[in-house]
Amino acid sequence: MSLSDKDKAAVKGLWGKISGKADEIGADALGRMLVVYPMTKTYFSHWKDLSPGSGPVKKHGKTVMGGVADAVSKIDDLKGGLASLSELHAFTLRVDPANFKMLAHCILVVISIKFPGDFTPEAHVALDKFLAALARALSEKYR
Ligand code: HNI
Repeated sequence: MSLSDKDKAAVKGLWGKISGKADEIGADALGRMLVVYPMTKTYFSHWKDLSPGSGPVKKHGKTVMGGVADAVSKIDDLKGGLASLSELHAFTLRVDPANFKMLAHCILVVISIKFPGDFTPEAHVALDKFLAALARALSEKYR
């Protein structure tokens, strides 16, 4: 399920509208992931407070969305563009790649809540495909 040129244009168009709120989106999505999929908390046990809106959740939400912004700019070659981030998650952080889909889902949900007008069915399908491709690219170095 690769992204068509139309999907890529839709992702870039949507991103242009929402990127100003990326930090907020990231914090909300990460906070939700930790609540909805509590097993994801094991990777962040070194944080003092893992609850939604906490300092570390906000800070790391911003970091993650920096990664998403980078991925939007590398949409034509996600595997190559995200190779070093994939290596970091695979070998250093040892994050189970199943978790990428959980965060991707939370990002999708948060964007739909915060931008109901921009979240058309076309934008929805394009963003869903993009986040799935991002999760696949991050999983690439595990094999
Ligand atoms: Ni992830 C660090 C991007 C999913 C656990 N992560 C990062 C960094 C970026 C990043 C960028 C900082 C790298 C650096 O320091 O050079 N992570 C992303 C992206 C996704 C993602 C774009 C998917 C959309 N990461 C996940 C998931 C988990 C995860 C699903 C675990 C459930 N990431 C981590 C951990 C760190 C991390 C743990 C180190 C953070 C810290 O504070 O120790």
